[in-house]
Amino acid sequence: MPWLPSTTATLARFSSPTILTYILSLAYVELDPLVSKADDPKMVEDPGVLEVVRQLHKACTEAGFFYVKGHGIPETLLKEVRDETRRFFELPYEEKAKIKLTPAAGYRGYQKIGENITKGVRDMQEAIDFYREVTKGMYGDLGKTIEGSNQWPQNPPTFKALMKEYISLCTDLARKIMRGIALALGGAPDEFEGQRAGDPFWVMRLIGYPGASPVNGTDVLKNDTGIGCGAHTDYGLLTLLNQDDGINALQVRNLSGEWISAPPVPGSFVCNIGDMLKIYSNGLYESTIHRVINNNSKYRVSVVYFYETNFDTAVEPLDTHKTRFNGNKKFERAIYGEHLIGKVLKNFIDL
Ligand SMILES: O=C(O)CCC(=O)C(=O)O
Repeated sequence: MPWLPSTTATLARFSSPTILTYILSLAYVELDPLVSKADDPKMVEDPGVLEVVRQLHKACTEAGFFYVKGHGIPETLLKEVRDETRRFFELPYEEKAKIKLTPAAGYRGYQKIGENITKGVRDMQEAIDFYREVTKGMYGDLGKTIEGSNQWPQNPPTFKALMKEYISLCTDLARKIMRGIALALGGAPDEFEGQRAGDPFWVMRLIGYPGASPVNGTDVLKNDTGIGCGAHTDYGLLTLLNQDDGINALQVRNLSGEWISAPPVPGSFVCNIGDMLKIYSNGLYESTIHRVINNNSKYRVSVVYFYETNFDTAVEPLDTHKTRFNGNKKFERAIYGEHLIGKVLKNFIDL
């Protein structure tokens, strides 16, 4: 039965009736046993780890979207990263444009409202994109489009150090969750290391969504659709979303095609499966469609960290999952870097 929480303990953790209503839709996984034992050679014998693995498997098969707590990244840091992002977006346009995203900058940097496009429609958001650095020639022709270093703003002055610390913590957390997911898929803990994701690519996207005006939605652009981020799936392995407290804007499409709210739960990340993990699992885990509509009057910030495979990895269903569908592979091979670049080029057709 999809869209029910993994355990009844889940329900007991939240006393607010409002949150209770919503988490009946998305599962909640307490990661602590996995995070603390993820590098222990005996992790597979630990009952606490195995329980987390069971819950991850359930959440990944039922929804592809779930909340995680007990992840080890302090709530104060999650908030500080969002506040720093908000401080940047509050700057005048001329200041923000100093790190403007251009093809010459390897598609890294700031995009004003309406510049990012999802499936041909302008998104009502401003954003900054950061990618793992790609030096010249590192991936040959495959990596050319996003070769370059990140454009870090000088203002706020603490921005770069804070974000680098955050990226490093998210990378480590995602690696640990992927060790749990590897077990959930019946593999060894290091299934997503080495050639697959031992040198993981990452993307971080800081996003600001203007609040809706009381009359007819945000009036920032004439052709405003009211959609902050159009319906899409994520491209890589696993996404860690740190969203503003108190604003309900993220929606996830469930197996019956209904849009389910994924409101913020303080201190948690919303996690979701990307296209590469869908291929590895031969479709057992869904890279679930989601979108953002900020109907709230307040400006909303979200910080999205995407954990990916190695940039040049050819991804195909794991051997243990190839034969699940009557001996036929359901999903074909994809090169992660090609998949990412294809999406990036479609997202910024005006540039
Ligand atoms: O802002 C959010 O809540 C989600 C953003 C998102 O889905 C994305 O950028 O891929």
